[in-house]
Amino acid sequence: MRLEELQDYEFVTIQCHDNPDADTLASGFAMYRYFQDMGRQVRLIYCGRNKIQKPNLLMMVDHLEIPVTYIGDVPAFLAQEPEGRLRGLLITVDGQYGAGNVTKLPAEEVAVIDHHQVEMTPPVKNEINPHLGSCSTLVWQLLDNAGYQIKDLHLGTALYYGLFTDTNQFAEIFNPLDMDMREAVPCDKTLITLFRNSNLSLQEMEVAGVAMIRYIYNDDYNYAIIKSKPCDPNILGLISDFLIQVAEVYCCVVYNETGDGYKFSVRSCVKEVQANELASFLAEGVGSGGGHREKAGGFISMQLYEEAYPTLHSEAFFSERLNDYFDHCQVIFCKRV
Ligand SMILES: [Mn+2]
Repeated sequence: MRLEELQDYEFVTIQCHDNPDADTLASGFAMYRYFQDMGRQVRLIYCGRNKIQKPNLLMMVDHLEIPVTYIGDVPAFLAQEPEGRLRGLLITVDGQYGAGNVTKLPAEEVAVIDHHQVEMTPPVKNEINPHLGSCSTLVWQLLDNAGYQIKDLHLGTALYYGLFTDTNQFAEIFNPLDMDMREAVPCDKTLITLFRNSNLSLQEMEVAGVAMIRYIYNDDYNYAIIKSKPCDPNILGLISDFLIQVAEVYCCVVYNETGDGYKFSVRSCVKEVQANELASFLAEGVGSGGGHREKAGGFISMQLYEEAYPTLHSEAFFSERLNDYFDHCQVIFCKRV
């Protein structure tokens, strides 16, 4: 798809995925600027249950002046539109229209720009490239193909940071196009350093610190479990990233209670336990879990949990599930042929 194919509409809405990350914000920002420069009436939005609260993202929006608006009340938002659907073109960035992490908004015409595997039947107008490290790279390529040069330092810095965060600080950058983008855009490295070092608030540091005082450790299977006070899922990830670095801990689960269930984060540093498999095992029948080999996470629904385990407290649940996992999983080592 070429951006020139998206020129037919006077009104353009760019939608980031719910619980936005730096990549979707940067991609949306770039599309916003493009359509603004084309003289369109454009707006940049995101929906979902939560407003952005991660410090690095708040700083990104603030310092780079990203004009993004949170739509907390979708029915009210749609009620302002003619016929209860968005006027003109809706573009989802870094997420696919109708996918689980993109609140579905009815619109006159829809386009998708994304770098994940195809999840839904995409609309006719789409650019989906799962081989790229970030959607920021994809947007940069589309802009480049349209002859749109990125000279603005704020926009360049946003795209650079989008790629930086989506590729584990460039450690997982494989596609030459990602490297090209990294070299090509103007970037304020001072701001990147600032964002990179703004992962949690003082209050969250305290939550993490308190959580780490109490743990369950199983020395037969070398796993650890920590229950944290309510906090952002990202903080669960930070605590488990820390916990997995303990020499005696081969895999770990860090969780907390949210209003309607348990959110958990899983880490593993041994090949016998894949974090994504363990996450899906833990949530089996009561929620869902998944992710990558070393890092994963999931959610357990309180309603399903209480139906299945009416008297079991959560620490016991996680310990028992982990013991089950180790007792019943057979590890088969195969010789390479
Ligand atoms: Mn992304």
